[in-house]
Amino acid sequence: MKLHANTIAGLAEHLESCQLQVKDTTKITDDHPEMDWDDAYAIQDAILARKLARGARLAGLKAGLTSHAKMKQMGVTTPVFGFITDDYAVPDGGECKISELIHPKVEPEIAFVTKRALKGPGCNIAAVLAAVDFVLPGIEVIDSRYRDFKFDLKSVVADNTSASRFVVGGQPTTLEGVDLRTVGIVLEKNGEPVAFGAGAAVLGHPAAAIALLANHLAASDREIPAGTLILSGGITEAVSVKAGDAVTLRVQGMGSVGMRFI
Ligand code: 0L1
Ligand code: MG
Repeated sequence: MKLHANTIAGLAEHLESCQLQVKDTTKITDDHPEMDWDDAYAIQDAILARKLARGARLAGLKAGLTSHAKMKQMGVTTPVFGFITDDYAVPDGGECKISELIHPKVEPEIAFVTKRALKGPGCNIAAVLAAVDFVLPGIEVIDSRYRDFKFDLKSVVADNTSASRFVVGGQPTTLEGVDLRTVGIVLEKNGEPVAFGAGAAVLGHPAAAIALLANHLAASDREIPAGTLILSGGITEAVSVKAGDAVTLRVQGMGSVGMRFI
């Protein structure tokens, strides 16, 4: 690690304040170009610790930048990992307040729930499929704290991969007879289809994102516990939303989930 513990704590406070006060910032590597990956994830961990200390609960984990569409949109080549807390959860069909967000975008995702712990290294798609309880449709609302979504990957990791809100719902589905690679999705905004895709857009198979997450956690001797909700990453490019918009994600064989922005 390159940054001092006080700097990590200060950057965590800065980024979380931006989130809570709904204000943007320049990317933190502008002032800390020496920041390395361990520093970036340490800042993210410090943000989580701040939230837990105030009474939030961990609601799950997420993988981001897992599709070529997203990677191309953001000009990057590597997935990133983050967390979601219970105060980020929006009920299916519920409302999300735009006034609490900077410049939100939505991503159509397949959400996984595990029934067994997953531990790397060496975790693979087969191990993930054996450990999955069910999958279900999910929409992630991302809201980078960085001005105009201008960032580099380490700054994004420190900013908890832009996580801000999410909704899961539809029909929880076990994986017998389901090929997540060919499952089709349609994202609608205000009743109009705005993005289409299939599960394979996420690293060839959405379970690959979960395996990468398990292998990432193994590097710090952590695992994905049984019963964890995991967002596997946007299948398409992220879509901007504003007050008055309603979004619905329809996933083949798994029903639909949605939220409204007020
Ligand atoms: O969940 C995601 O794919 C978002 C990753 C962070 C980059 C962004 O804000 O688009
Ligand atoms: Mg996402």
